Amino acid sequence: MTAPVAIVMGSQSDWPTMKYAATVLDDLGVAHDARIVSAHRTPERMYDFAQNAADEGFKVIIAGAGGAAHLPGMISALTHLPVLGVPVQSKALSGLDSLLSIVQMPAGVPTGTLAIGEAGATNAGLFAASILATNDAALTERLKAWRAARRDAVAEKPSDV
Ligand code: RP5
Repeated sequence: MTAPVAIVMGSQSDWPTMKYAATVLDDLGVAHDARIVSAHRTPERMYDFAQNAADEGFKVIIAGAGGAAHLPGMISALTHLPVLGVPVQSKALSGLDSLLSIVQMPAGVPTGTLAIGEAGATNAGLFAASILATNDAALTERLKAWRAARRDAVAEKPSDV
């Protein structure tokens, strides 16, 4: 059976960021399939992936890229599946370039855009789980427990240690 979540990224160098999405999905018991799919370097692979993603059985796509980050938007143009874009922090412009490349999509080609870097990748994983949980009561309970654990871990007072 195909994993419900695809995690795609433009380069091996994106993996240290995108693995945060994989980690949170692991924590929530959501299967995922990570692949390198570059809009610029492997456009045919990107086209094949996006066109076949729904038929392969994916329900949500998380797409991360940095710099001229066209991958999430191009995938959105080729599939009706929800696409969550993660701007990877770039060396030259600290990820502002990635963010602006992903967020300003024209009306009609929706691409969810998360925060730059690790926080965005983590939240993309949580967002994907939330989407799947709308049709999965057991996952809903795991998601609620995950959030409750994060809430309970917040101390009431700051400490020096
Ligand atoms: C983008 O270019 C990738 O998503 C990556 O964030 C960035 C740099 O890629 P590498 O030169 O490290 O392969 O396409």
